Amino acid sequence: MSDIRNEDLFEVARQFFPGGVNSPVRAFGSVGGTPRFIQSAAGCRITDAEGSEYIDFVGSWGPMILGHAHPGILEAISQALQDGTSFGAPTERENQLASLIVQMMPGVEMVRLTSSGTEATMSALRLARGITERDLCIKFEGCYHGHADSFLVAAGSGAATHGHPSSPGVPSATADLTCVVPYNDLESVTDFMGEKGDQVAAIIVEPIAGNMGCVLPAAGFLEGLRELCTQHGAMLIFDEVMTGFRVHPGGAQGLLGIDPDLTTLGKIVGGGMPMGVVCGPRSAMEQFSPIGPIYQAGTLSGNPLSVAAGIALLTELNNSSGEIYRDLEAKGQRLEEGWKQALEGHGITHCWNRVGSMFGLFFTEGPVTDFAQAATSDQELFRRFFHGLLREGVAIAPSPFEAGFLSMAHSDADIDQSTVAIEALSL
Ligand code: KE4
Repeated sequence: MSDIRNEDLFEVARQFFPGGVNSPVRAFGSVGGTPRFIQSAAGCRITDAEGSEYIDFVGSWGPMILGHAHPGILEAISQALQDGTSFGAPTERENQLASLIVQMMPGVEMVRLTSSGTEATMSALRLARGITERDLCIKFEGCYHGHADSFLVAAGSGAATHGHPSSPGVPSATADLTCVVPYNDLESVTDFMGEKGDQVAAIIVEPIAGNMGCVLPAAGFLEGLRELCTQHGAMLIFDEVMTGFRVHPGGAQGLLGIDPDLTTLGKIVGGGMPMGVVCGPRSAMEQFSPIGPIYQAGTLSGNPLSVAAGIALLTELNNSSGEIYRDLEAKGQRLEEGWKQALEGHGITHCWNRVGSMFGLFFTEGPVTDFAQAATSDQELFRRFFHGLLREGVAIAPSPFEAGFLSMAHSDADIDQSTVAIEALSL
């Protein structure tokens, strides 16, 4: 064990970075305590600076579907590295990645690569606004689409209301263009579209939500959004940054058989390297500069190392002919059964949402179908659960409003070890 301590590293980090982190959720704000400074990761395990090892159910927030430091992905990055790190020019590898995305995602004919999911969703909304020549957009409470101004908007009171900034720095004029509706509340969307549908550029939705814990679309919800967008000439944006290639080789749209007008991707598509994608039918995508009038750009967009990692990962997923997803479903069932049994053994009220290897655990009666219900979770119990698991060598997301992820690297023994860890907790 090293003599470096997470606390010491955190003290130094707080001098350099706001809150000691480069992304807020990492700061343990929801659960308290000291973030673990991760030194290395391999397979389903991460190791912190003190040498403590954890079975990891965060997976870098989604990309690590094959596990950390996957040999094929490391090799692909290493080979690309020999040719340089960035050229600011088109590369053959980008053609390869685009071909894979088009092959795997049902409604996609053309793509634009970015360096993050935020850039992808921001660009998708601009594209929708440019094409429709409309300004309003509808998002859903509890869905997160990155930190572009238009999406940092909280729900007003009531069902479907114009938003107000959920962060200083977001102009009210911008927030006012975003209408926030409870997830799965199709009636409110229908009412709003009936009133202002001719002003709505886009409805953006996580088709399976992962940013309020994991919350599934109610039967007919996404189909209803599809019909409303078609009826009113708005564009349906599926934000699949988390679900893309996670729940199905074709993402949630492939799993559920619903065709959005635009799709955003991230996380898995970059194989753990910086990457986002905005994609869709050629007719829409060709409105992007340089052939169309709608501007979108990025110095490191299509970065050769990220693209090489993405090609390696998507190739593995695509070549498995669904076997990986069947294996992940079996792992998800084992985890769900084990954790449910362990929590029932503690007499703890909880409910669980899961799609394949993406899951959400809520310390509330349930069902949880929107953010208001997710927010009834016992957050103090979650804090005890989180830290208890950490002490037992199991790392879950440091927030009750995040999804958890399994990977192909989680063996049955690893899953069962996490169940035993829960059984050992004194909650
Ligand atoms: P990035 O800009 O963080 O690459 O992607 C933003 C984003 C967009 N859309 C969805 C559905 C997302 O889940 C995300 C980012 N997800 C969070 C975790 N829930 C990233 C973790 C973080 O913010 O550090």
